[in-house]
Amino acid sequence: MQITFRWFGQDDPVTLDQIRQIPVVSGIVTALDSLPVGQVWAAAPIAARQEQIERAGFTWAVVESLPVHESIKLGQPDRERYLDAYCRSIENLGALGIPVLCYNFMPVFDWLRTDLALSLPDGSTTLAYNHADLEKIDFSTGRGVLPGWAGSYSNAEIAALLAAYRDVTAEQLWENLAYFLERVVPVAAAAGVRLAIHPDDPPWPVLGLPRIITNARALQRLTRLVPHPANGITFCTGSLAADPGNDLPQMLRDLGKRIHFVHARNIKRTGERLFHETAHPGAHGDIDLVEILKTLREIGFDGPLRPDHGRMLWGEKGRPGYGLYDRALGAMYLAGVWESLAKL
Ligand code: DNO
Repeated sequence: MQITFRWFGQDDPVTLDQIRQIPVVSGIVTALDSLPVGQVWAAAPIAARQEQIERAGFTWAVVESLPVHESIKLGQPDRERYLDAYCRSIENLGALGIPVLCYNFMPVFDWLRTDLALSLPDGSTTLAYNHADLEKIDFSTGRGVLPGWAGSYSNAEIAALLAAYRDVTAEQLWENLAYFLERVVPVAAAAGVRLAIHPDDPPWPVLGLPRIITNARALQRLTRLVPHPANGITFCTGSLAADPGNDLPQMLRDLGKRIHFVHARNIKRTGERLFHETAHPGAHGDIDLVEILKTLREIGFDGPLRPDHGRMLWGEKGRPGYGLYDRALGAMYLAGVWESLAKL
């Protein structure tokens, strides 16, 4: 298992030099975020980013994310152009030896929270989700704001995207995902890149949009759409555990070698579709990360894992969920547990 750390490139207030001082981290998880969705990632900018990462003493372990254009998710005729671009990007990543590609198939929005700075009793702040609050947002009247996404789209753009998805059922989204995988998995396999879909976060429909990568059955179905080892999963504990019906250790055992990347995070469920993120150790939330790591060892997982979101500690300002301190504590905790398990 390789402990990795997400880094958002030059604009990230967290620097590679700081990450280097977390003793257990050897891999970086990053993306060329400044490129518009749908554009080919050319070899030169990938190589430049890789060189920067390697100069700092790391490997570029995972691309997170290469976003999937909405036309592909909607199954629109111009998806062919975007599928070609996606395939070219995969080839360019593979040629430089970048082994894992994390992506998601969530319509319009990626992860959603309703509060980016919920105060915890210890004075730290954390990301929180309240489904009832989310569903009160109405983009057509401009009522409510969507934290984390407020600046990304105008309300009119969101309303147009929501309208485009109005007639897309969950089954159609599955068909569009199958179409995508049939095209990209052979390319990824030939390029030596393992695809790792990220589960939907949270794992249920939101704002009238379907969400399909939500539970054990869905992940099994995903693996069967294109039954090739390169068609795999990012096992995100925090996303999946938001649904108390998901038995995470059992899912790990069932998915086995299709797990190419792990996001380790703890959450506390406080009601129906109501949760917040917590410190990593088990006592703070509902996820037993020791059990998760034990199961990962049992199934022979040897890929990258990263502490996922962290709380904001010690007055740190920065990207919500992606500060330095709590993720560094998480990395140390996860590495400590892993080392102990190896010695038992
Ligand atoms: C949130 C992340 C996600 C993830 C994408 C992958 O913090 O885990 O944004 O990067 O869903 O495509």
